[in-house]
Amino acid sequence: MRNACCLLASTLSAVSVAGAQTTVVTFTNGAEGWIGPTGPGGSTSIVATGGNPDANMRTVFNNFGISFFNSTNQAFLGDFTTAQSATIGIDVRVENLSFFGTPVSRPLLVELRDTTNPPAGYGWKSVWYVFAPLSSAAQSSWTSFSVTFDPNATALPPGWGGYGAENAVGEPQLPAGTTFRDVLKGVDAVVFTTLQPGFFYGFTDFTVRIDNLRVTRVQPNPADLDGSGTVNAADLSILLAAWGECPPKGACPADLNGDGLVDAADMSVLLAGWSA
Ligand SMILES: [Ca+2]
Ligand SMILES: [Ca+2]
Ligand SMILES: [Ca+2]
Repeated sequence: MRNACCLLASTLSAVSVAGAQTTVVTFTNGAEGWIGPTGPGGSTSIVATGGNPDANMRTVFNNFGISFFNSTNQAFLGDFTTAQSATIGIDVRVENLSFFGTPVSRPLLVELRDTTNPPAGYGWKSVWYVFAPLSSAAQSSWTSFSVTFDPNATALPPGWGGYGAENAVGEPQLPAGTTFRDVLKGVDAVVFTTLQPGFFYGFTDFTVRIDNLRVTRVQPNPADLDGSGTVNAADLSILLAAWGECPPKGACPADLNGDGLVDAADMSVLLAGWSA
């Protein structure tokens, strides 16, 4: 234990951050899977300047709402439940948002869709989060929005809604028996949209730019032995309590390198993941 003490002292300054993967679509490398509104209502294109910074996606469109859709860029898709926390964000600038010439606001939300085995009468089930009302007054300059959530939550976190069924008064909700986590387990499409489920909108003129569409997934740290989200003295004391042989191999959470012993090597792994 004397060695453990000295190792602790010498390693505490070497703080590393728990595993987090972040992907940012800056549009400098093209759309990277993101598709904006197209069709008779207008057009969407990537423009090289005027973003936050530089390249950005700009849409000029007249419709009930606009949606930016991705079902191919895997960084935003798939199983979120392997992460202990996830963050999705977008930067937006509104040049024009009006209804027959009068400025109006429309909600901006992110919707995570599970299109596998959709409920009868629906194209998908989803969970969605409203960032803020969009308007030319509120986002005349670039504005960042993001939401951080626990993908393993079963109940809808505050601010989130569900889609795929209706309650008794016709409001959208998740189908009975489907949890937030169930949707996050298999996300097939991610959409940034002004179309909030359960609401109807008139034809609206949109001139909107988006940039820095981003997703971060924070993987659980195996050294977080008590599952608190941080690696600190509480985890160290769990490791020390498990010190010694750990048969059978792989059965002890504190055996971080899986060699059948809880010893200084595991403590070194834990300290490398120290959250401070
Ligand atoms: Ca950019
Ligand atoms: Ca912990
Ligand atoms: Ca070990």
